[in-house]
Amino acid sequence: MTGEGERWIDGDALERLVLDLAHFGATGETGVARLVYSLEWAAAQDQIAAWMTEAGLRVERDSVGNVWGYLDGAEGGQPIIATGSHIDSQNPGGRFDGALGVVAGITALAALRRRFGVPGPTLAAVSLVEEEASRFPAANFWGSRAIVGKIAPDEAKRLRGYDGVTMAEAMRDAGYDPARIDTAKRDDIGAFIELHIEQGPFLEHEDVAVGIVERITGYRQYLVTLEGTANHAGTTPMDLRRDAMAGAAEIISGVVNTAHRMGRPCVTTVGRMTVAPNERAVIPRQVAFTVDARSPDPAQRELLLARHEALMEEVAARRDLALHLRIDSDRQPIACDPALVAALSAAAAEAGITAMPMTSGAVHDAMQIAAMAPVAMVFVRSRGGISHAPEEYTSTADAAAGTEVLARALHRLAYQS
Ligand code: HGY
Ligand code: MN
Ligand code: MN
Repeated sequence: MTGEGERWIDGDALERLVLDLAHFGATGETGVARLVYSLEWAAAQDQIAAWMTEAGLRVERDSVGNVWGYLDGAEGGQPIIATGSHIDSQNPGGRFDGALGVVAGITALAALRRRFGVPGPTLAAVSLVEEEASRFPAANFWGSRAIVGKIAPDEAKRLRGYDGVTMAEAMRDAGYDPARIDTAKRDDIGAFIELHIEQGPFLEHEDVAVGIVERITGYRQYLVTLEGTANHAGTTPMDLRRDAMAGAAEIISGVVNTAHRMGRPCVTTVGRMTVAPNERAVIPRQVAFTVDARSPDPAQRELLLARHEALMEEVAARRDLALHLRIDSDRQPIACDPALVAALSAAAAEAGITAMPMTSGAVHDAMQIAAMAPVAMVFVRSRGGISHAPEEYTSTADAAAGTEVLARALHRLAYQS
């Protein structure tokens, strides 16, 4: 429910920015494929920088390409209060994942500047370079990891994208020097609030536009490779096969069923698979697939992962397959900061906007920033609970309600204390 009070955020202006940004990397009617360091990604970051300048913010780019827009405060030397999200997308994803949080941050700071002028501590809106791992399978959170200093020295050279290009090459192509990644690290963030689409069904089920996140899930992403022996599909008896596909099928149904049996909020997904030689009449020699397993409860996450790994080892041993497990991403769940959650709740109440406490089943840049600063998140309702697909949609009214809560929470933090 939304109250009748005066609004600081103009929903139509916010919608225009979302739709304009969606032109960069547009695919099909509503899809967006904006992969980190691509030409369309670079053009989108240029557009963001231009909007920040129009909003009266001071713009800087760091060494990985995160774009920062500052509303400088009267109290220099204080930690900054930042908001924002990522500009890259799934391949293809929709118009809102990440992008909405970026334009909401700029819109909120523009509204605060117009109404209240100079804040106490400096406010910043940031457009982070990468979160989705849609170009580089193990890159997730490239922008936010750079900020907290969690990119390994050789990582840009080691990471290879689905297109065969290394992260270091992609950075250079986009005009960034991989040798300077460490200079993106900061130590001056005092608080970070990320607005994001929910990407799930809970707000819609409860008929509520806005969520306030109290916890963000933990996850582990594996690349599982099974190696057997390629052989003739007609002449090789079943008991003499080393069939990588049969092993994969057993593991895939096993891990999915394990998460299902453990119940909510456990989830496990096998989303990508490659088969060699991938022929109708040949027993596959090698099958590789991803496993993404999540729970916001640390103990439950450990149990889920232990069960998955035990199952993989048992199936591989019984079928005489070589098992190789590569961990591409591994994050513990995090708790949002109670004081920031309270500021968001108070902001929603002040605006007469009903906001529901909730847990995030998606992972977010805020998880990385949590290594150096208190964080919190505002969610807005996703139609049909759909995301990571061109169909993802959030109404302008819901996006504006979430941005209203964000702006008012930032006001509490930067103008009232
Ligand atoms: O996978 C995730 O949760 C994020 O949306 N990339
Ligand atoms: Mn996202
Ligand atoms: Mn995403």
